[in-house]
Amino acid sequence: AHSRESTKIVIVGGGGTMGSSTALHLIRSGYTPSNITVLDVYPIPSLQSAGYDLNKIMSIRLRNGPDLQLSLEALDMWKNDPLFKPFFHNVGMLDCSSSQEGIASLRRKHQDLIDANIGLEKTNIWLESEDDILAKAPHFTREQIKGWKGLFCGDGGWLAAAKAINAIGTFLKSRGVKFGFGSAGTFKRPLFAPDGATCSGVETLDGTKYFADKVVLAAGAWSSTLVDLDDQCVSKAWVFAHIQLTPQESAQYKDVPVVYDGDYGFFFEPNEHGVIKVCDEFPGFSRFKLHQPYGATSPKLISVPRSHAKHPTDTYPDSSEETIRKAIARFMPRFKDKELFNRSMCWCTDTADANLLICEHPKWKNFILATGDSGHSFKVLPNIGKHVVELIEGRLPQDLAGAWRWRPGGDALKSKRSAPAKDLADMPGWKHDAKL
Ligand code: FSA
Repeated sequence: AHSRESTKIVIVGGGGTMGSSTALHLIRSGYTPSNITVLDVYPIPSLQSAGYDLNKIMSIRLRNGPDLQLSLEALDMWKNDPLFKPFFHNVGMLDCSSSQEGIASLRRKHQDLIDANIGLEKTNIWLESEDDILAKAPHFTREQIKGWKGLFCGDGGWLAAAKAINAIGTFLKSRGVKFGFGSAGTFKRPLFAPDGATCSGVETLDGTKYFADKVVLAAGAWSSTLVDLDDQCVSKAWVFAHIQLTPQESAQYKDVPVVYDGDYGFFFEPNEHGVIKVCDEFPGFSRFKLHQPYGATSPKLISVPRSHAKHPTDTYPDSSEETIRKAIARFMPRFKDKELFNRSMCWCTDTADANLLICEHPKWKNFILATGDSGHSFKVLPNIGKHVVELIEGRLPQDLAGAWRWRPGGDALKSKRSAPAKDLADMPGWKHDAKL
């Protein structure tokens, strides 16, 4: 066995959320920076990572076994770790609904938080009346919130996502981590030792061979296009658009909590330039194609992401324009006629049970997967890499290893969402230039 100082590691997709966190924790655990190689199609923070974004939600969500531990670890680091602290905007997160089922599900969520039995009721507060909601969100009118009930997460708010990954990148560079980008960062295939079963590195598109003791595949929505994951991950796109506020408008929305309504979508306070990101909520869009990832014996149907960074003129479906406008009308009716811009797609990858997929490949020794974000993993940027390092060192705690194991079967197209993803090919209005 190698020591931490001498072990060589290559991280594929190291410019995104899970990969950059892994590189950070390797260094914090005493690995030698020049033995760590970060590969990505784009320089860190990778333009095609889902984490390359103005903002992402921070809140305590309990869907799966590991969620409580992961959320609490992340919260502590966003609040206290000097590297991450500047990027946490602890303005609160208001989960609300006006539909019967929506309210019932929020009540269950609240109860689950109480049942965790660690005092979460102190920061997660049920908002029963209009007055309760207006006290937390004075930018709403009483008229607008008729019939709403809500759950306020005082530990929540938003994370300046791309900036946080960039801060990790700056740290990695300052310590002497090695990088490969463009064709020198684009995964082609794993390399194997003469036994044919022990991974010994990675070859990239330009033909470079990076030899390593361990390879970590943290390529997010691209993971299932690079190696055969046996249909465990289905990659899906979510959409968003920006609106521009005037300085006066912007001032009225400064420090407002993130507002989320599962029937509509969510929005964040404006950034320093008065830009608000608005998202709708829906089960995602797939993009199935015949494709042969490494390890598959023949082409198979895989949902293949289309990088918005590489194809900036791609549009999104007409229905997305409608639902984003609907979310604006719901949350900020006064802005309903504002021009939308930066319409974009953000690719995540769902597993059937919405748990991560963090495990060694069952047939390729030393080839480690760190993927399966299921749309809820940006907030674990500070801490997820710690667990990838535990896995690399063979000491990932049993409960996490169990939840994150290699586990074919189940329905990742639906995952735990309200419906299976619809395919982009069936969505009118989605235009992309085939030549690009
Ligand atoms: O509370 C959260 O962690 C919100 S995740 C944000 C989101 O856009 C989802 O709303 C969407 O359904 C998908 O999972 C991608 O992430």
